[in-house]
Amino acid sequence: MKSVDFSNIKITGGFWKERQDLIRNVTVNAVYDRFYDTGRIDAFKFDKDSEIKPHIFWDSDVAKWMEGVAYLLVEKREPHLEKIVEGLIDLIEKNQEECGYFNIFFTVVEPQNRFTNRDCHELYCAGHLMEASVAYYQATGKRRFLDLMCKYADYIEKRFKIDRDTAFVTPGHQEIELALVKMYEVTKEKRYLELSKFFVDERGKRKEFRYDWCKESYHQSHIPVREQSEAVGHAVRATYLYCAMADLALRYGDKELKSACERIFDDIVNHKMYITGGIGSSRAGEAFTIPYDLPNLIAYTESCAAIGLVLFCHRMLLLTNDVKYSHTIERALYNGFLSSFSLDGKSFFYCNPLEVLPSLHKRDEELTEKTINMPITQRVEVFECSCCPPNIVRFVPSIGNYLYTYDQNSIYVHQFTESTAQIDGVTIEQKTSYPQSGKISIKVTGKDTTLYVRIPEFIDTYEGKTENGYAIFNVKNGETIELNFDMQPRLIEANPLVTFDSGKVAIMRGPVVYCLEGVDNGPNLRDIRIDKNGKFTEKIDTDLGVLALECKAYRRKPTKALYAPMSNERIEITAKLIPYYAFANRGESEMQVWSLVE
Ligand code: FUB
Ligand code: ZN
Repeated sequence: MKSVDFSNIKITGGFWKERQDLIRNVTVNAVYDRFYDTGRIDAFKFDKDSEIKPHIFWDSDVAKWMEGVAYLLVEKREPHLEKIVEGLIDLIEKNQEECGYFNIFFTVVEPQNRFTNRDCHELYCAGHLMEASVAYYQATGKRRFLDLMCKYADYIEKRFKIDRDTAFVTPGHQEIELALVKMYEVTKEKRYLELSKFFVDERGKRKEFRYDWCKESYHQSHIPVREQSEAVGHAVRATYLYCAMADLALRYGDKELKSACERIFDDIVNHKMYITGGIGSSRAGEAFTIPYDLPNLIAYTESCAAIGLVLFCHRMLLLTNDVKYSHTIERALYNGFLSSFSLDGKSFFYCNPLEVLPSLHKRDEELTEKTINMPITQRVEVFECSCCPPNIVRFVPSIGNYLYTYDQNSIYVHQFTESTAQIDGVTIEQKTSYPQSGKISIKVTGKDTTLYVRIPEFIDTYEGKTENGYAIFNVKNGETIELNFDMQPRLIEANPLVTFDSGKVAIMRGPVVYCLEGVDNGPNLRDIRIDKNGKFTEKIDTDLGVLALECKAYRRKPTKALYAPMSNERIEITAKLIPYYAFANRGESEMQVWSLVE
């Protein structure tokens, strides 16, 4: 199966075009401004006298932003952004050491400690800079940045793989492994692929430096990667590692790596993933925990982890062509990822909880002056640890990557969005307002083609020829096929072992998870019981610009008694639900995805 790079796809309208325009017109500038204010941009000047001390992974924050700019340039040149990136490359060139080494913190603050502390993100930063340099080269044809990063990769290879004189062997935060695969793809320099394989193969083979607050599993270093079957530890580190494992499995035909990835994926989606596609439920270690441990109020579910899951699934799709990976991509895209930025494109969530109770934050603040252990209730413009906003900037412009795969005879359609794609001599034009509507028309021009169209996970029965979860069409040159998926809202329940969701339902319409917000339904959402017959009315919410749902629901009667004999008396109400991704755009409010049902 071959991938179709987003540069061959133009998103022409609809849901994702709106988001891509938002990133281009607002978010990319908003993130830059906040990075500028906080000193991240000037840090590239390597000013040892600056009052602002650079953080160990500021390089990576800015690199992800540069990568995002590169992706935006693919469709349309943006001179002001290109000028900023060129300025940053000037500084990288100026401050890179003769040997190839480049890192802000370990040059300005602790030059004596290079490659001594596994947990200080040097190789993680290097990886993000490499990814940015590949993207910028591909977007502009300019090689300077890529050449600088090749020099750095050569130096890393020398120190880690040839001389082996560093204090640790594998990165504390994975990222460089997948970046080196990209470096190999663009330069065809096999050493980069081999260096990636070296880092993946060596992980878990020895005890490396370890903080006393965490175990080796935090870095997925508890056992060699080929023996791993469970998703463990820090979720972003994990997904970036799994991406590299899948990349290498594909390029080396490595069956052991492939099986490990398959086992780990199954563990994630069967035990450790929220209905939103969010992963990494625990604040402690920003990590995966035990199966079915999916609390809603304190869900950690970092935005970067949702992105990491999509990146991993995409590689698994290329490796296996199994439809389940595209299902999970869709789940994360429309929910756990999309909630990460505001509808105005200026602010961000790091954690994406499935329930918000502002009163608990207030309670904590009274006692401690700050909220402990609970995600923030409103998106903010920048974080002290601001890895997520630039990840969003690089992710949305490249969303076309997830739409298609192809082989000699067939084209696979995985995601639905209004777009025109050039694939192997064929033009594919999708017209749709998905996910608002389930109607999709797909026109094929160029030559006769067999189309395999993914039947979404929420479709129970499909009339027509199917194979392994895809609807099959033999399409003649110039022909258009029509699909119409049923988008009827549905009540979903969780596995009984997810105790947090016991007796509750979530509402999904198509791939979109819905939620209740206090601003629509008043306080104390936990008392609302959704009518079990699940009849919904659809209404456009013009304020939010989303499709809202209304349904019959019940509340108990208010009472003064703290405790009283059980009563079956109910007040009937109309509950309003909005897409989960749109929550927290109208001020602070209660929110919940899982509600009681009656
Ligand atoms: O450590 C770098 C990034 O910051 C991680 O990927 C995030 O989880 C956050 O810890
Ligand atoms: Zn993040």
